[in-house]
Amino acid sequence: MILYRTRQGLFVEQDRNYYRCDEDSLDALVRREDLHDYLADVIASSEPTQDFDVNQLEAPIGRQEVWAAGVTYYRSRNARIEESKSAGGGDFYDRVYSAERPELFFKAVAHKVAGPTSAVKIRRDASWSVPEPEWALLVNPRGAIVGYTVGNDMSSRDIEAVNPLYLPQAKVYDRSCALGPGILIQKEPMAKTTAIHLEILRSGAMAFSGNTTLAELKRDPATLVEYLFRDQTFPYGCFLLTGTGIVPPDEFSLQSKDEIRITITSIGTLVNTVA
Ligand code: DO4
Ligand code: MG
Repeated sequence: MILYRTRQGLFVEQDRNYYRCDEDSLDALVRREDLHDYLADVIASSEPTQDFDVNQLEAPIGRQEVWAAGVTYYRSRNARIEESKSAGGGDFYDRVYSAERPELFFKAVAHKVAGPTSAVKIRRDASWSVPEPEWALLVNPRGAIVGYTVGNDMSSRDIEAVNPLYLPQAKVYDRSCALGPGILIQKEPMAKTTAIHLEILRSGAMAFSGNTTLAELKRDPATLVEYLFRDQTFPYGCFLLTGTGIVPPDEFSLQSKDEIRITITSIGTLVNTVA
């Protein structure tokens, strides 16, 4: 089942049929203990609707904070070791890749998040910007993973490269995060064979494409969540981006009007242009 948030309310989709959800607050849904069963019941007890309009999609987020894990894929570790060399990055990134404690950082709240029909941004003081296609977990207030969506952890690599302490500036700014198109709600964990695919189109032509799978993710999602919830409460739950395993080559930087397409099997494709 995929849960979508639109300007006309919430819809749940199964087998290409869309059902209107009588609850119109995503926050209320995320707080439910029986989210999956509740949505299954919406499908079982109502008729499909034609009212769902893909052009009305909004980011599937309410009052949840968005957090992110970093250096959880070998590709990200390597890229960051390289980019931080001239700043004396040393073995910083290798140490966090291998450490028991993961890197977790605050990324966004709803007003900084782009949805499927809005644009992401690159910082005006950045010269080297990339998307980071990431598998995003939806976690309820009790710390249970209840859904999955596609995330983009937009990053200013030149700013982070100067000094890792600039990470919040490299990572957190208006529309530096995208989520969507909907949230896959399922009780069982997603398969490790699940593919993540990134395409960046410039003037309609492929400027970069890359792939990874969840098998490359070094950390266990439940352990990331456990660290995030240590001494921290999330009354409306939260999203947790799980890190990037796809990094474009160093000479690549995003430009205005580029189209970023991130596909995760079973969830869908999140498409954003760059403002
Ligand atoms: O350590 C910096 C951030 C890493 C990150 O965002 C990632 O690996 O996805
Ligand atoms: Mg990232």
